[in-house]
Amino acid sequence: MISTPKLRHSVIATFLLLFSASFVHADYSEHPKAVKFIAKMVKDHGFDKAELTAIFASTSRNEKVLELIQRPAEKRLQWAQYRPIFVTDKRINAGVEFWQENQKTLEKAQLRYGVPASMIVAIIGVETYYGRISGGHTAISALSTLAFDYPRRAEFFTSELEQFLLLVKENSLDYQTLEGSYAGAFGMPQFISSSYRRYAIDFDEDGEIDLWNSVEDAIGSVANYFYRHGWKNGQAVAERATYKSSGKALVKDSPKPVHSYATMKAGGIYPKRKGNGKYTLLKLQADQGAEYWIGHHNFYVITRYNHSNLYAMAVYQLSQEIQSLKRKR
Ligand SMILES: [Ca+2]
Repeated sequence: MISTPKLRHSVIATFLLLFSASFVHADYSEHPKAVKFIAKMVKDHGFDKAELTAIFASTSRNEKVLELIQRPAEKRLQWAQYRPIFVTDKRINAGVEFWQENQKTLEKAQLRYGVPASMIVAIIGVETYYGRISGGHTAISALSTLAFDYPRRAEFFTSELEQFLLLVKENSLDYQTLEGSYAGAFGMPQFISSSYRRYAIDFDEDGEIDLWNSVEDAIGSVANYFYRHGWKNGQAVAERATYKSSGKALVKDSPKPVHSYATMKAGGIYPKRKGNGKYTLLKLQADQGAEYWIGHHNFYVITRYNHSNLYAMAVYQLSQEIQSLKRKR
């Protein structure tokens, strides 16, 4: 049967079609953007062309990554839905345990960088549930997909892919085994590649920076990140504002503190906690209706980790809950 000319022709045609389809989509080695990227890496950083081509020949487009990047929780959800994901009894309890297990390292980080242990614990708690969940996506696959097949943020992710390959080279890591989030963030504190190269530190002093396996390096790196982004030791983060209708005009989407005390007062809002004298007013949609919060400079610093008011508020509230439970124990 298979030898009839017509059928044979169609089998060959199907094979050719499948072959060419897989040739186009199977890997990134001949994707025009990848070819351009490889040339740049060779020229700017002295990478080996054949080696890089081989890396992209074993890397293919990841549909799941493209799906997830378009609907992050921070954009989809309101505070009423976002808070219960992160500020839970389970995560608070696990935070106290993480604090107790790493007490010495956290104290050392707090002393050196002036960042409270509760804040470091809360960041690692929100990012990866204290190192338990760290993404499950192959880093090279996620970053290549976003760099080459996600035009909206191609520039950012192409730069992160560049930083990733430099990171791998500098630290003699194996790019094939490194995992991270769908958005190309890695390790216990979920640093993106550029942050890893800029802010990650070797806090256990074993000669390597390892945010995947060293909890000490993760803790020190989070503290250093906050320090380098201007965290002010001892200053307030946020406080609940009593709603005044005249204060409504002061509400900002931006976490950047811009209002003076006089402006806040004129709007009927009276900050009580000590910050650096600049404030923002945020409106969050909670179950019981709108909540108004005064954001201080340190609140803005948390948003340098993830540019979202919801994220920063979840981290702040989790840190407060963990701290108060720890004091009781
Ligand atoms: Ca280390």
